[in-house]
Amino acid sequence: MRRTRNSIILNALQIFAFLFFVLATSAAKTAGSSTGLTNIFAPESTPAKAIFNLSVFVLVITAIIFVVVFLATARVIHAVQDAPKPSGAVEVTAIGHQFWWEFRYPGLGIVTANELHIPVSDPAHPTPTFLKLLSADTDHSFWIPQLAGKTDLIPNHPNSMWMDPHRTGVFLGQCAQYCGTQHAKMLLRVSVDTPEDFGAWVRAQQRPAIQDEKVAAGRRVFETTACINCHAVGGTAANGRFGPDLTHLMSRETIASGAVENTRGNLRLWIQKPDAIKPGSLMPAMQLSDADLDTLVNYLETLR
Ligand code: HEC
Ligand SMILES: [Cu+2]
Repeated sequence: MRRTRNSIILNALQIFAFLFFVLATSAAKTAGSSTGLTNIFAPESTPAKAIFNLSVFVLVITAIIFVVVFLATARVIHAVQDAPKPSGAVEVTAIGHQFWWEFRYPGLGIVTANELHIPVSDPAHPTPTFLKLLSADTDHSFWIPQLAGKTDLIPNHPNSMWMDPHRTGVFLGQCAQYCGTQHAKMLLRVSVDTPEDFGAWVRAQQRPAIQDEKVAAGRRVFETTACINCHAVGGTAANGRFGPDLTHLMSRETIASGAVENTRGNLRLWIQKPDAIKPGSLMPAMQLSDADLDTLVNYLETLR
């Protein structure tokens, strides 16, 4: 990339020097003439003819410059778009839903939501992330300004993009295409991890859900309520796809696509009354008794 940039600057300087030379010679030659305008290539012709000749000359040169710059640009675009994927590349399918994000890592067997984890990329051994962008309903747009340009997720039209971050940290983004009532609370978090942290995260996500007998009562509430029609928990009867995968719910810092922090109080409020956090969200208020709600949240809190 740096080489391309340098050669573009060099080209521009060459063009500048050439045009400057033509202007300077023409100015020097006309300085002494009585008409004030003389064609440098045919000093004896009339001023009108001189202007015409000069115009044609400039037009031809401009056309040549345009063609050369166009071809050079086309070559770079081609090289960038068809660049081979490095062997360390991570593949993610991002699916936009009203109003949350689903992230699938087909090569790693992971499904998660809203908080994307990717490895930091060392220029010597690049590990970029290639994203396939799909939509489950309407148009959305994937935008993390610090990591990559904005790309839309369009139903029945897979798009793709890639990211190659060189520093670790949490980067925030947002759905950038109006997709309905809660579009503004369709936030994105991308955690760029060191290779060790990313490896540990992958191993934790690949494990099936923890089965803790102490919260069997809460699991029963979960499995006998409509929750399982919309949510999946790996290794249980719950395999709904309409809402976020909850297998490792507690590994996420936020719920409801970054709307609030993932705390016991917020989980309880969310299940009782999602509208209190995200009016118009597509999760219904579940109308549970206080006792059922508490045992259910005890269960959810074990899903690390
Ligand atoms: C009709 C489908 C549906 C049902 C039934 C349903 N949910 Fe949801 N749930 C959703 C959707 C959709 C979201 C995402 C909402 C958003 O972020 O806009 C969600 C989000 C959640 C979240 C936040 C997850 C995250 O990581 O952001 C939790 C926790 C949750 N639901 C738990 C439950 C529990 C527990 C039940 C049963 C008592 C339940 N849901 C029933 C559709 C449903
Ligand atoms: Cu959206």
